[in-house]
Amino acid sequence: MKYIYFMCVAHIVALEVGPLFLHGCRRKVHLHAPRRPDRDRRPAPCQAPRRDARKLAASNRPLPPPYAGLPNTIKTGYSRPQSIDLSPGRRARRMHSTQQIQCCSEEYAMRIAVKEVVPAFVGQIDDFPFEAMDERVIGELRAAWTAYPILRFRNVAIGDREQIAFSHALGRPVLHPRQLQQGKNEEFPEILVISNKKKADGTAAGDLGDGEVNWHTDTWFVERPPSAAILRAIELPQEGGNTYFANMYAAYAALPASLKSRLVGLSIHHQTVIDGRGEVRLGMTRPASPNYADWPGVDHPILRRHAQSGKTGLYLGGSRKHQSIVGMAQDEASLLLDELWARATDSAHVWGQEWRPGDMMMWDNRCALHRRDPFDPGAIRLMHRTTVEGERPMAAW
Ligand SMILES: O=C(O)CCC(=O)C(=O)O
Ligand SMILES: [Fe+2]
Repeated sequence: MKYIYFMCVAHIVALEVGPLFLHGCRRKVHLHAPRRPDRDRRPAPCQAPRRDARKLAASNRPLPPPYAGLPNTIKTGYSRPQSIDLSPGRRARRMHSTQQIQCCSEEYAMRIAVKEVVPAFVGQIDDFPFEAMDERVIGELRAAWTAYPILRFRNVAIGDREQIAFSHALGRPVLHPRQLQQGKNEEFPEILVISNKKKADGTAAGDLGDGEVNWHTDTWFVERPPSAAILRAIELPQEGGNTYFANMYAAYAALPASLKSRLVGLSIHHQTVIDGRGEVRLGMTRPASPNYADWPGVDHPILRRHAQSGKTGLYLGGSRKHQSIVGMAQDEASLLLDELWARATDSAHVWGQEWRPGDMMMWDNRCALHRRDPFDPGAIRLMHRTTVEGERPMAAW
């Protein structure tokens, strides 16, 4: 049989599930794979996506994230949606200029189609086959997610059970303490309820209320912050409550060379005592020392190498107010952190999601920040979130 080689859309298909896929279709493949910093942690060929993750990751004990106020008017830099055809039958597709491989067969049909909304940042999948999530679909999903750290799913008609299964297919769930408090879902512990709804007794029936949510990446103050958050709209207000995403690859790429080299070797100390609302976190007591550089916390590199894409992004966590830089005097660190936060959230790198019924967003906490607009307290907004474990941030130097 004569093999025809052509360019394939998803270099990550080869990175993530290439061996699996290749095994399945038994065709010759040529790869020129990009850097694979996490090579050693990759699953063995043909290893199925993990399906044994019914138990919550009790060892990863995240603390409540900060949700303080920020100005809510953000002019975003990404505007015109652009379409890219990833449907079956196309010969060569370019998802990202530095991420290409050559692969495989003449007849391989992609099972999911991704429309490009923002190049190398936001993709959209309409009609994802939740009912038919086999290894190939999950492999394509991973590939799409690596190419587009923010994925919007449209026309989603699933319930909690299906959302949890979808989330499990990407990795073990992590439990946020708020899932034990106001964000608790009585039926499914994996679900974090994000809502301003109230119970009959007047107490909150969800987390985050109707207020603005400040820029952050989820649960940054633990050793292994989550990789994905998956947020599904159930009830939406007429207006407001938009969610914005800032591209940390782009923010890093736009830094002046002198600043890039200054950041090499630097880590932020993310204290775990005070959250972004200024409240003492669950189980913590405020230390006597006013110097929060000495407070308990975790250190994460500012320049983070993404475990799948191998690309460098800024990793700033959240709660700017109590941040410090390891080994740097606080005055100097404050100036540097202010500059980094301003550059990271520059509207040039920001895209906003205006929610529609049937929308579900999946974002990558390793290379994107997000924030949310407030909305009318008289309206109801109800979202269900699942969260997938991540890895310890890797330094990009
Ligand atoms: O409500 C939203 O749109 C986002 C809230 C948030 O920060 C999260 O779910 O992590
Ligand atoms: Fe968040």
